Amino acid sequence: MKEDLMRLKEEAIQAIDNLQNIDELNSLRVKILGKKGELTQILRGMASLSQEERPVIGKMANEIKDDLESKFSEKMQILKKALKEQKMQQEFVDVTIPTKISIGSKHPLTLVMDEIRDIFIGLGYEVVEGPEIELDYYNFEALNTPPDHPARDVQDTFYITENILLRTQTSPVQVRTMEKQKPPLKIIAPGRVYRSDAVDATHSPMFHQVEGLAVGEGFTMGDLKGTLVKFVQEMFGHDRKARFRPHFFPFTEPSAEMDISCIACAGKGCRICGYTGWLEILGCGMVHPNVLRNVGFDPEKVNGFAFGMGVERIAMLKYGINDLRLFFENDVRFLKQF
Ligand code: 2NL
Repeated sequence: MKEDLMRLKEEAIQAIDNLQNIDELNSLRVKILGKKGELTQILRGMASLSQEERPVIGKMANEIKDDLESKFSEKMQILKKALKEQKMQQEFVDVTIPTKISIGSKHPLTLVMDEIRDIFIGLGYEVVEGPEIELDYYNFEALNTPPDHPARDVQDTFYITENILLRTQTSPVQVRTMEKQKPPLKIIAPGRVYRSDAVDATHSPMFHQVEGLAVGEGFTMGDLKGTLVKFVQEMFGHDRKARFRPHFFPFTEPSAEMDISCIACAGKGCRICGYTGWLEILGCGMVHPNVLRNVGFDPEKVNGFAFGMGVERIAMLKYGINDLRLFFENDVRFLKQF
């Protein structure tokens, strides 16, 4: 029996040393020291021992039991500590790692649009907005653009039905405003416009426009020029020169295009301005009497001037961007520069 107990002790110690798992350690403890465990099993044999042997074996069994108990709890402590260590490793969060939070920025077109708005608000203009899906009437007819005009070609305009289309300019908003508001009025109409163009570096089927309109008594070409020169100097710098070239628009008469001295070479001539020293910036003119008549105004009593500009073009010139597509691809490497 003595040998049995010694063997039990040796084997148990060996097994405890080899175990690496808390559950297995618990099972082993039950298997050896439990009520129906191996130690109890051996002690059953006590009955057949002599009177002298019994206390000796009993004492030995108790010592072995105590030894093993402390061995078990010692090992348990070690395994629990290891488990805790492992958890700490797994759940470790390094709060000292530097975090880089990217802060969003406004789209360059929004920046330019806001700037245009602010300049005209400063000149006493009111901002008006309207539908992108328009009636043919507001987009063309009211603006003195006859049915056979090239701008009305289905090749250039997105028609939804025969008389409903995607607006090709923001002037319909101004026509709608004139129908509701009596002169004097000074308004700008910013927004999206659509033309059936193939995408390339300078064309997009959707782009942005800001149009402006002033109607009242006794406006002259001088008012138009003064307003627009003030605008481009606010936008592109006070040393910018401006010139007006005669042009044609169905909705204005006379009509003109405005150029500014090149922002890259200041008029000397370079690649950006095509060696002319000038950059075309917008179209403008005195509101055609037919347009005034169409909204119920008397062209003998009131007149006005109007202008229209492409926001993408202004933004490209202002920021030196050479490809319109960059505005619509939303590549953050492009966007975060503004
Ligand atoms: C251009 C030219 C222009 C207008 C737009 C306008 C609006 C009304 C009456 C008369 Cl309600 N005219 N708008 C006038 C002249 C030119 O835009 O090249 N835009 C990008």
